[in-house]
Amino acid sequence: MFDSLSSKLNTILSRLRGKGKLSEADVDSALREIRLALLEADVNYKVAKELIASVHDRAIGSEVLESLTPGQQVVKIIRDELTALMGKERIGLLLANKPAVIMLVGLQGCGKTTTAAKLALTLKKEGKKSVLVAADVYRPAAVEQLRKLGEEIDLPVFEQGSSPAQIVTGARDWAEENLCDVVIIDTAGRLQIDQSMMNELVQLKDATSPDEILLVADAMTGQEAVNIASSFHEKLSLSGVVLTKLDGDARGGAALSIRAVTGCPIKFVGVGEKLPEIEAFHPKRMAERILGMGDMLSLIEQAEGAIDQKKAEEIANRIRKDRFTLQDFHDQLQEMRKMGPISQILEKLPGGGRLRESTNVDEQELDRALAILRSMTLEERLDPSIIGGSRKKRIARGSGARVRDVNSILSRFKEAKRAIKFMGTGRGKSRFPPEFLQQR
Ligand SMILES: Nc1nc2c(ncn2[C@@H]2O[C@H](COP(=O)(O)OP(=O)(O)O)[C@@H](O)[C@H]2O)c(=O)[nH]1
Ligand SMILES: [Mg+2]
Repeated sequence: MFDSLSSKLNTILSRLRGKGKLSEADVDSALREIRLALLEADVNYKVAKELIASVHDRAIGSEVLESLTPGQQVVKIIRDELTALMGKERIGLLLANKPAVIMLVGLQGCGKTTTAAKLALTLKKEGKKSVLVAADVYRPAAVEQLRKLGEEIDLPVFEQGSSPAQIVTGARDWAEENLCDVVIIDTAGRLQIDQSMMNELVQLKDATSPDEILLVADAMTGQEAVNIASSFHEKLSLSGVVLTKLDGDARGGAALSIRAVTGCPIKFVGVGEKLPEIEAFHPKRMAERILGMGDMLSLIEQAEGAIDQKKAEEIANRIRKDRFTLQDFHDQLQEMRKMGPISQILEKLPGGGRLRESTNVDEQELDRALAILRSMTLEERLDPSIIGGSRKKRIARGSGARVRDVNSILSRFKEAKRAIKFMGTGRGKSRFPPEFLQQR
């Protein structure tokens, strides 16, 4: 989804994140690139401009630039502003009436009929029974298509009546008698917006007072989808948008601009031709997806909350100078344990599910290691070479471990240190090497 935009943003942002210090000029040049990437993704130029301006305002403060993680802070600001652009919180369907009426409108080929069935299936999973209404009477194939989809999900399709207005009122009565929770109206579209289509839709709206009037729009059409949304909204006062075909090579412009330009929230997105391929739209999740970071940002937040930045910096400095000691090891392990269960941390990393399976982290093992390190004196932690047999025994006793365990910590520390040396030291923020976690 939005691959090109995503990979461009990712490149720009990882460059930002990789820098230890950021100047205003760094931020500005990144923002210029981001603006270009947004425009290339067909984001409305005004929307892009305003987004960049608000990121700029928030990012160019001493609080951000002089923090220990300026790059990450800027990424967070961008995530927040993208989220705000798409409406901040998710707005789901508001179905107050019984039966509730959902009317789908849009141009021909945008995915109305498919979306009608997708929504019916989604509601069915929530225990709500829908009837699909074939109000697109101009193309016999359209009725047939809906009938087939209804069969596929085992839900009724209502098609009796000689005009669209008659069909929809008949359908609502039928739904009431047959205890359906939701009436989903599939209306006729045209290739372009025209007066007679709008008139008919207004008529259907008046006849059914829908709980939801959703515009179905093809995300591949970019700004055109935004213009279409504006026209429909003006005439029908839409309650929301379903953006379809996000699985194709839609560039992201429609998703990012439609809410900001029209004020209509995106409620669902279509991500494939098959009926289960519809997703609830969450602005924040979408922003993170566009930034290509899984739940990376919440992980950053978690880490920032837990880790004492100054201490992390000190440790990083010592690693750089190859003076990484068991004391640092101890501190880092302790900071890390504050973040919560390792499995949860791994889950939040991109590809985290796989990572968690392949990384055999034993939480108890970590706690045991921490206990052993705590039983050492500061002197021992700073210079492990002084730890001989009797000291090992004392440490083991103090931590409820065996001498074997103490030995294992010491030898892993040696390996880790070697690994650090081997990895080179350019990075400001090396965490301790994953080898330590993986071994038993
Ligand atoms: N890839 C993809 N195709 C979709 C999606 N939604 C609809 N389509 C396809 O778009 C075409 C038009 O859909 P249809 O529901 O008939 O549009 P309508 O004319 O607005 O009723 C069909 O081939 C659908 O399978 C989607 O989210 N992703
Ligand atoms: Mg149709």
